[in-house]
Amino acid sequence: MSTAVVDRRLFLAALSAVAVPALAAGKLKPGANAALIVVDVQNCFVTGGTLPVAKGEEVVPVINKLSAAFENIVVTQDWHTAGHASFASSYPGKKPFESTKLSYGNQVLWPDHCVQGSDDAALHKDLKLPTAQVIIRKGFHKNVDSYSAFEEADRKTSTGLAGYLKARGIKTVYVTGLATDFCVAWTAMDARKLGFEVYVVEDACRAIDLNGSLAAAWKAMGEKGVKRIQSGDIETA
Ligand code: VGL
Ligand code: ZN
Repeated sequence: MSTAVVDRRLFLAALSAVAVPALAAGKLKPGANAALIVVDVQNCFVTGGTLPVAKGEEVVPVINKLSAAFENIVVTQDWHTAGHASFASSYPGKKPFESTKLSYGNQVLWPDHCVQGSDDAALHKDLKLPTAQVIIRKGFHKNVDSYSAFEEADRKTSTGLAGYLKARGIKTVYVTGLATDFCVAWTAMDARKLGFEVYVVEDACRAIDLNGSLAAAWKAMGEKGVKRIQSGDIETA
């Protein structure tokens, strides 16, 4: 065997000695073609808001920390008109958390929440994402809800987010925020449908869990190839 071959083997062995522990740790390192999507971390969805998600505020420090690992950050805001079609108060005799049929299908009816320009619709004050590049507002058509950051509930109207991400060469998205079983899940599943690699960071999300919706959402996301991870799986250094 020539010394060149032996040298090459020693070189490869030395490389793997370095590479293997890093791989074993299994940390994900989001690159220039990855984006963090921060869904609806607004006053309405935390304690004291109009549609509070239990412990919703606990996602804030987790997301702030994660943000250091991302070159690209997208923030969303639920941004409804007054008298929105997703509000129970728009239908005489209906109560929040009941459902109704709208032109595009079943609609859960919510308390009035995230009305455009209100303090309730503002981003949580402790969310610190100075490097975020775009804010997508959704649910601003009075007769159509939009859980997904990509496509409204009529399944026809685009928010433009897919075009924005694709134009910028983004291939992978990491979804965080509120609520796991509604806006996070719909955003993650639409991202899969649009061809992105998708991670949902479970401990950077909190759920509403209405009639088993959380388990159903994880099942549906899994079937669509969404990967469920924890914030500790991402290298934040
Ligand atoms: C959401 C219900 C109604 C969410 C928004 O952000 O998950 N849920 N509007
Ligand atoms: Zn809403």
